[in-house]
Amino acid sequence: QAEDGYRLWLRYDQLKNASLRTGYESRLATISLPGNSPTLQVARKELEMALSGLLGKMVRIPETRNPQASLQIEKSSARVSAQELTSLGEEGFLIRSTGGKSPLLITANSEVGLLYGVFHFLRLLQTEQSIEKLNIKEVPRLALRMLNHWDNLDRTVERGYAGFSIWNWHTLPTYMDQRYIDYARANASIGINAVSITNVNANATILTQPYLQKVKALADLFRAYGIKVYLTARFSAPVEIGGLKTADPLEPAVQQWWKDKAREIYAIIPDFGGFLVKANSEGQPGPQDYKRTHADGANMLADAVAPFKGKVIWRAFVYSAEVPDDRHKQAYSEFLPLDGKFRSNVLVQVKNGAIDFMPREPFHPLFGALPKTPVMMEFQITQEYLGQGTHLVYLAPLFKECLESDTYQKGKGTTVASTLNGMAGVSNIGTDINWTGHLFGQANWYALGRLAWNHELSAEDIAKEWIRMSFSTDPSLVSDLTQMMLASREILVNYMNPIGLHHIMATGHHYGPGPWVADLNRPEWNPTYYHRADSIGIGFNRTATGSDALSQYHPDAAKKWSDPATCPDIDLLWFHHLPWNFTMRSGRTLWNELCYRYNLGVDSVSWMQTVWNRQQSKLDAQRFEQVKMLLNIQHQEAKWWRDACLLYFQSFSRLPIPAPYEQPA
Ligand code: GCW
Repeated sequence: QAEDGYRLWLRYDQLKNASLRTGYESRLATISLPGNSPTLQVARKELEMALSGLLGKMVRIPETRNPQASLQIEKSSARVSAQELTSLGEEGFLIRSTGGKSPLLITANSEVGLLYGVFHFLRLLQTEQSIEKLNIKEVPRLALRMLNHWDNLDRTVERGYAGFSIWNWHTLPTYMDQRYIDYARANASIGINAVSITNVNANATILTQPYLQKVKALADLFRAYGIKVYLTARFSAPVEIGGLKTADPLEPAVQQWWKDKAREIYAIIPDFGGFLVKANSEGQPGPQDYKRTHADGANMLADAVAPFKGKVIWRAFVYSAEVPDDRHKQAYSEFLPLDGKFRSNVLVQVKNGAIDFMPREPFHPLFGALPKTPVMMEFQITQEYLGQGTHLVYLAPLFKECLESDTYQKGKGTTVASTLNGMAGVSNIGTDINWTGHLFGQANWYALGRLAWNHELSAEDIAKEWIRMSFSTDPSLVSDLTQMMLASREILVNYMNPIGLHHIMATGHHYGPGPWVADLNRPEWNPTYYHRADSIGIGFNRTATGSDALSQYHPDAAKKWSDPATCPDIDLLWFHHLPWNFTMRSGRTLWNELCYRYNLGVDSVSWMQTVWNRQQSKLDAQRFEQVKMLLNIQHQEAKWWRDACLLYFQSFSRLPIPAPYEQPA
């Protein structure tokens, strides 16, 4: 069988350890999973497929109840107290060894909770954990755990590096690709419960009848997996497909148009999630076109979906050339005055950082700053500014760094995670055989789901789970790959954007270096706007003597950043413009540190190659070769980044590249 990665982390190959297998087999001799609703059928099928694979023998589970079964899977089990059941909420579950005639129990309040429990249980087997004395209680931390696809109706994907969109609008709704099922399984296995399937740079056509019928086919399929469908709403849709002259949110005809549209959608998809909206950002239409606020726009849509319990997710990613001061500040300036002005079914979705999915950004100042507004995190799983589909970068450390940052908004310990009501990841999924282009991109999809479920999981534990499920449980392999994955993000930061540098990628595609670009007509798109290198030094002064973006943070959060002496090295040039001979914590000058970091980045990619290569014998040939080839590209491109950036910055610093590094050719 070709090991092409299609099966993701749900591989279910026969467990190599025979005694473990027989142990599991005896514990799972009989399974009771009564009922045949769509969700229970999905759970049963998954168990049958997984156990048949893992145990290497056909497993079939009847639809009837068997009170004596060794594994009991049942809703609201009488063997668990009412109080304990209540604490599980809608989506939580319990997995428990209860002893007696039916020693293992999976229970939940809902069928989807049971499905989550089944996937969790299967993960225990896949990762070869003991199932002897289980007492697992899992309740998701966030209610909304979402993927955002930036998929266009022509199947191109904005910032997609894994082929075309998996949504085949041509053959939907009649032809249901197997991929849709496997996509839903993968998402359910990590607790994703919402997907918006169209680009935020929206096309109003998706809201027309023929397309809504196609969306319905997906929603009908996803329902069994606990996944709700959302669509992106183009703000000018009433004009474009409704024949109105305006899309002004305060205009009654416009409000009525959206109300009718919502009623039409809910008649087709009764559990439709709602709308995700990008407005007045990067040329997209929005309420400000009519001198109205983001709240006016969001509330109009919110009123339209409210009768059906729908939500509006309004993005805070706004910036414009007209506000040239510091793009960093615009979202905060526009949204802060609107706190408390949104309807209760509106969530504001904020990118992790204030610029744009950089390899490293301080957390966005809006987190914790909108106490009256439910806020969602938007992370980017697709690697727009992080080597796209060719660089191996495990993103859980980036996600965790942001989630654990202290906003101080309600006193010390007000982490970003504690301020959230949901989490979305911009999908990296496409038609590539392995879904994500780079095999290790799968780990980022996986990690987003796991962290949305429980942000307290460590990046290391998530990596280990994923490696064990995707490759093997061999201890040396797990340890090597874990180390490589955990280091990979910092390695990329070193060869791309060290010491707080940012947005110095090439124009448009954002792949490869372009720090010299200075002539774009949108000033805030020019890399020179961000690094500000000159004969004196480098970096963006965002303190009170500069753009003062720092003042948007709580003073206790801003404190450490405000002074170069206390600002962590990793954020230094994000907040300060410093002389080339500034002394770093390492004792090196800033210029020498820059050279050191870029070279370290390149050398570390060689280290990743060594680590990968030494595990060759434990990996299947196809996946081994794929990753090996991509690591070769990554190594070449790390050198490209280093050489381009150092040569360019050297034209300002006029300092030599210190020994032992070679002068770039
Ligand atoms: O990161 C930038 C991307 C755009 C994207 C935009 C956004 C969907 O370069 O491609 O557009 O952000 O998040 O809206």
